[in-house]
Order: sequence, then C-alpha cells, then structure tokens
Amino acid sequence: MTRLGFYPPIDAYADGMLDVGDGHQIYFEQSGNPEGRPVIFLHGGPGGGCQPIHRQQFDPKHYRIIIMDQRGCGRSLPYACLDDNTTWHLVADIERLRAHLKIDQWIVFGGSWGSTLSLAYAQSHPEAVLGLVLRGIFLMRRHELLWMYQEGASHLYPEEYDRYVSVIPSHEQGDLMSAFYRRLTGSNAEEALRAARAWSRWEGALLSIAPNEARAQEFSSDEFAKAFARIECHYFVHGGWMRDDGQLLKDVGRVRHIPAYIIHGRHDVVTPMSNAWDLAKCWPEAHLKVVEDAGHAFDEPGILHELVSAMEDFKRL
Ligand code: STX
Repeated sequence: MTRLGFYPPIDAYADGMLDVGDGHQIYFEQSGNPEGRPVIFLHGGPGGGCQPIHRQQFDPKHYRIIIMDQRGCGRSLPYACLDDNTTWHLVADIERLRAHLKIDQWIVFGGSWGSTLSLAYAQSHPEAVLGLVLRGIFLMRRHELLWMYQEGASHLYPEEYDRYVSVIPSHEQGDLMSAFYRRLTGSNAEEALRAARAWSRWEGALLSIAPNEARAQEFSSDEFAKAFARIECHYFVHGGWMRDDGQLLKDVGRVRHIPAYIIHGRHDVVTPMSNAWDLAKCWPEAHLKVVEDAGHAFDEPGILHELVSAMEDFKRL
C-alpha cells in the first residue's frame, strides 16, 4: 500500500509575535487556506520549536494551519527563559492565541510533548476543541521520565547512554534529571552547554528506528540544545506541574466526546507504546493507530501516513 506523505513546501501567509505577559513573546504563523478549518500544531520537547516542514503535514487547500513556538524556544522570546514557563502558562497562551485569531474552535494536533500539551489544553478548554490528533503519547508520569532519562531506554541504546551520562560524575548519576538540572541552570556556562548538548543528543539519537546521525548532531548543536535541554529538564524535574502523576489519564472524561486519533510507533523508545495503550484504555471512542514499523519520530513513513490520514478523516468535521 502506498503511504501518504508530506504536502509540498509552503510559505506562511502571515506571522507575528504575541505578547502573553510575564515578559514572554510567542512567535506564531499561519499558512494554508485562510478560510479553511483551523488546526493548531503543538510541537514537542518541550523546547523543540517549529520548523517549516511541520506545515507540510496538512492539506493547505483545506486547512488554516496555525503554528506557534512555545515559551522560550524557536523564535519565541526571551530565548531559553524558564521564568513563568509551565504547562499551565502554555495552556493559557494557546487560549490567548485562539482569541487573538478570532477562532471559535480548532483541531488540536500534537506529537510527543505536543500530545501532553494537547491533552492538557483540551481538558482545560474542551469547548474550543473540534478534534484531537495525538502522536507519540507522553503523559508526564514519573515512570515515563525515569524510563527515558534514568534507566530503561538505556538498555536499548547503551552506547548513546554512556555519552549522555558522561557529563555527570558517577556519584550524581543516581538522579540524572536533578544532576542535569543543576548544571543546565547553574552559573558555569561551559558546564551548562556541555550538559545541554549531551542531554539533547541522547533524545535526538533515539527518535527513529533508522539511525540518523545528522539529526543527533543537529540536536547537540549549541543553538538548539540550550533551549531544548533547559526547558525539557525544567518541565520534567517539576513533573509538568500536574496535580498528580495520573492527571491526564484521570481527566480523560472531559474530552471523551471529542473525535480523536491516538497514533503511536510500536518501537518508540522515547515514549513507549504502553503510554498510548493506557490512554486508549480510558478512551474507547478514540481511534488507536499502532504503526508496527516505526519509533517516535513524526516523519517516519508509517507515522506520517497515519497523521495525514487522520487529517483527511477530519475534513468531515
Ligand atoms: N520529550 C519527547 C518530545 O516531546 C520527552 C520530543 N522529543 N524530541 C522532540 O520532541 C522534537 C523532535 C520535537 C524536538
């Protein structure tokens, strides 16, 4: 079967910076059909930012594609800033952007941390959400964080894990997230940068089944790594400011009436398939799509096919 792929590259027809208060300014842009059904794309990390290729997941004739860089990353300012930067600030920013753009309801589309934020947003403002496309499910539970940043994924990529932990002295390796956080937020700029590069490369190296050294290197570049590592680590040591570990699962009842796709790669090492399974079990109405030959990345062929197919189906909304 031929798989659906990216739409051709397009430019944004409008962009801007939204002042969301607390000294933060959020970059946002619009592409596709200005009269079309609005869809908001929520990027991963947190701290990953958006790229032009993200527009190409959506049919530009049908959709009004809205893309924003979350606080502190991408083109948002101030860069890598952790002050007033929490899940609930981002949820409020998304609402503020919706009001700014005079949109009643939109489709919310997010992968990885973008799925976490999409759920948090939809559970806070269900009336604003017409449909949900959630990919590479990440629910911010403590065991998911330990799997990725302490022990779990370590057993599948031991050589990359050794590189990751090499910047932390062995007596601090019992709590890697805290050890990284101290360095990423400490006053030693050189040590902070070394920690940022190691942290980001670890994730970049694990995203897809097919090894991608170019991406691992891109993730460990100074510009990308600093915001990505600082913001991720900041969110993770604080458990995403969830009221409890299972908040996003416990509150699924608030969004069960919203049409939803849950798309997950069988061999996802960053956010294991059990996350998607746990979510699907409390959400029987959602369409669960397991991609047997993919990992975590949005651009693996089977994942991209399911994303584009879901947005095809949502043309009925
Ligand atoms: N973090 C997973 C995540 O949201 C636990 C993520 N990892 N890499 C990314 O996102 C990008 C590819 C979007 C940078």
